[in-house]
Amino acid sequence: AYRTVDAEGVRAYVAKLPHLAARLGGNPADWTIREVSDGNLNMVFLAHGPNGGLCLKQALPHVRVDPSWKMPLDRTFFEASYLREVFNYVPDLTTECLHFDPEQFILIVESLAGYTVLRTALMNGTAPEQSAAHVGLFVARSTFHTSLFAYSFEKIMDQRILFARNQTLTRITVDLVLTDPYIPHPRNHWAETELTAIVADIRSNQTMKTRVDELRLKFLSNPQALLHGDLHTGSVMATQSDTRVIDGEFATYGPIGFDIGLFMANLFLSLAAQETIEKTSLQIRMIEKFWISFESEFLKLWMTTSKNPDPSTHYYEEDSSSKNSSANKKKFIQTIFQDALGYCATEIIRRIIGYAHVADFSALKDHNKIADRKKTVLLFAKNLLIHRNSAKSLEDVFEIFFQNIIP
Ligand code: SR1
Ligand code: MG
Repeated sequence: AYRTVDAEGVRAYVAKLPHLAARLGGNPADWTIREVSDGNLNMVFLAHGPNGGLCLKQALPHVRVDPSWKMPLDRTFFEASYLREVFNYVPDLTTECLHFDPEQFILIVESLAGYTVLRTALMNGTAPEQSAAHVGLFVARSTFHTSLFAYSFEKIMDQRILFARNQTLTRITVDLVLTDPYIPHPRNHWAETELTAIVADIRSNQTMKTRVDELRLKFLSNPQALLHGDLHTGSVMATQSDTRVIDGEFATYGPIGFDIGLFMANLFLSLAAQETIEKTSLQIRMIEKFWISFESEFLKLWMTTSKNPDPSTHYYEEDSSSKNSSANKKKFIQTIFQDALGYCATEIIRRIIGYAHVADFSALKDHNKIADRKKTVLLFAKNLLIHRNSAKSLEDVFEIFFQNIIP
């Protein structure tokens, strides 16, 4: 029967699994086990021995940070399933699923000792710029290879069926990201009263409501590819040269722009939380690198992936007699871009006035400055949501951001 493990439970659990115990090496009694739970949902432990380290994650029957919020345990199953699928395409950009226990809802991957959570690195000013390009590659490869561009509809539909069961966490996204911030809801909160008028304005704006309805509907009804589903800067670990995407428990089929928008949003939030904001800021360069890397890798895969013999997997194929096919590919990428801008806006809004905020702003100690920066990013998100369909490039997006800076 399911039991929640503690550090000693982790020691006993791993000791019984010879292939994993061998990865740690030495004597179980000498392993170092640390609880490092950081996210909102699960328990996480790091185990280290003389040969190496492991990371063990266990689902709790409730939200970790709110035991009164009950929750089924199956999220670890979906994270394991996501890892098993995408590891085929991004082995150097994530971690391998080494073990999944469907009774204890325990997932074990290699430990990323020496890596820093990207959000923390951004707050410290030590974030490797290149990590954004790596995340762009991750999104391009993981989405392309789980879409109809790579495989027959039979295989893709089987995957959709599997991940369509991840309904508890999809419900969290639909509610926390795409619904609650736009209505009065007890889970919403913000400490800065200066934001209240903007929130009221957002909630009463019919165009905003329609835009959010469109994005929610698209999230649920456009299963383009397998998404990570929670790709914020806390779901990325990096060294100066290497980047790993973790925490895929929100995996679901949806529009590719969703993962892109979430990552961009968290870079904009980091930008807004800097002491000084300039057009040359690290976060601006990272957003550019991220998008360019995604776009070029996705197009490259589209152009070079060996053709599946099933013609139903061929979309907008290059035809030397026509210039239209590459125009169609560009149009498709532009739609992903505009979707991404929409989800970027909703992610920013929910991180400022919804249930789960981000730590980035705590680096700014002054209350007025925090309030001004949150206002800036909230107004940016509002305008982005309204104007996303006329934004042609990141330049247009940066212009909207800088127009909303409060001097
Ligand atoms: C109750 S879960 C709240 C948030 O934490 C996760 O990391 C997701 O971002 C979710 O929306
Ligand atoms: Mg997480």
